[in-house]
Amino acid sequence: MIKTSPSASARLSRTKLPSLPRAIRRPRFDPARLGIGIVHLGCGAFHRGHQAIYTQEAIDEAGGDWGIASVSLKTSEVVDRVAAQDGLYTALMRDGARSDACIIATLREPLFAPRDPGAVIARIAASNTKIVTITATEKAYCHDPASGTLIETHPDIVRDIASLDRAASMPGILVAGLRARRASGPGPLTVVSCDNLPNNGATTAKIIGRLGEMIEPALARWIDDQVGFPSTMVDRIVPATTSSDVAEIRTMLGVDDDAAVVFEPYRQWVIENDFRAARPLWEAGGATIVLDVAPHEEMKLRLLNASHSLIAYLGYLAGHEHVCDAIVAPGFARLAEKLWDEAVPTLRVGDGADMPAYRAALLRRFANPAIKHRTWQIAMDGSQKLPQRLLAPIRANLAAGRPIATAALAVAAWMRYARGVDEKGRAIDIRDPLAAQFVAMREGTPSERARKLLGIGAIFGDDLPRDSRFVAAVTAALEAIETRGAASVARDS
Ligand code: CS2
Repeated sequence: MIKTSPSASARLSRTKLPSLPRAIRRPRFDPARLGIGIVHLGCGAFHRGHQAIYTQEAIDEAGGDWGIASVSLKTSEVVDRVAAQDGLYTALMRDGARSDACIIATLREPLFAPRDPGAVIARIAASNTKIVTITATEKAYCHDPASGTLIETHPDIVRDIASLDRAASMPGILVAGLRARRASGPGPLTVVSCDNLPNNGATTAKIIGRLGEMIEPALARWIDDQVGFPSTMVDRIVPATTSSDVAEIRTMLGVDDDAAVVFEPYRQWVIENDFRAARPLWEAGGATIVLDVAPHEEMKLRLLNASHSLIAYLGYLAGHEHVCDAIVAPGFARLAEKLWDEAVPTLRVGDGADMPAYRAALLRRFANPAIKHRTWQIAMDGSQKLPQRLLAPIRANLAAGRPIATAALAVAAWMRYARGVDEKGRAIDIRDPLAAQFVAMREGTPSERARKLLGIGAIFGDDLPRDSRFVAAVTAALEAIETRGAASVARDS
């Protein structure tokens, strides 16, 4: 549990709660009395701007010991900051000039897995724990993005199999926790993946089941029997917090807060009804529980995330630092619309979805000038994002003989970005687990490079590089970007 930090420092803490300005909203429960019912893997900004808030609203409304043991997997910075503030942080919603601040108090036990793997494993095994939620980013699943299966030779997986008690990968930690839970006997659990993967529940079940099987077949059977993996669609734009955000929040609060998050008003959480044990009343925050999340998930991945990636790559190359700058530059909004025109026929959403309203809202959300979402941040990990955002709808459109030009342009923009130098000759800081492969494919004409990159099976599978329509569309788009530049391609689109 979090210990109260010395009250001398002007830092957000439990003792500071009563003296915060009245306009700052705060929890209706006493954080010191909140028990832990959830383990979260991946204590990043998205978690703090989404599930942690839904959970606070659920407790405010209906009570329950739904405090969160929130775990960082890679760096300790965030959990250390959260711990230094008694688990409290500010959630600042911004919409143009309008803002609303609330203190969030659901993170009751910040943990850094590499420092304390035993505590994380014990928390997953604890009888009060009913749920594990995950926002660890796509690459943390140690899977092949094209096929959705565990990479059994992944160095992190090989290492974790050899010493599961000190597991450090997300699948390793989860399987270690489930093994301990099976041994100690508190029974069923629900694992809720909140990452932007296709069929994120089923994909997680497949990866965790396979790793369990590699460790002990009986464990895999127990997981299959006792653990639910509902799929979810999560949505809220939560960029990395900047130092000017921190300064603004200090002025608002009168105390320091190094764990604050800033986000847009929009939020959505659609969860499949496959809970194996109790859960918070997340509906209090507006979550919806449905029988099949796939149509919602596809709509969000193929509209919001796909256009995000298009804007990120083409926008970065055209010199735009943020999505809100790119979306108002000539041609970008039109390109997003064209991409959505291509994606919509591939969706399964029924009559319930008001597509024109959803699309209009997306354009407004991207243009929110108070949300400084860096194109570079979204451009990260393209190898893990392209398959579900762009390639799945491309496959469906190829099969049906429908247009693919704008999605192919997005893939080409990624290819141009993956070259690692921008249009002014400056190096691009590419963050991607497959970056070493792209770097080796830097040389050659656009068509040679397109061919080489299309040969990366983990991204494109073995079907797309053989599809002449797709290859021709991507190559033509890459040639256009290389010869005319990204800004002019967008403007003339
Ligand atoms: C973005 C997402 O970084 C990215 O790849 O597309 O994080 C996006 O902001 C969220 O999915 C919005 O819900």
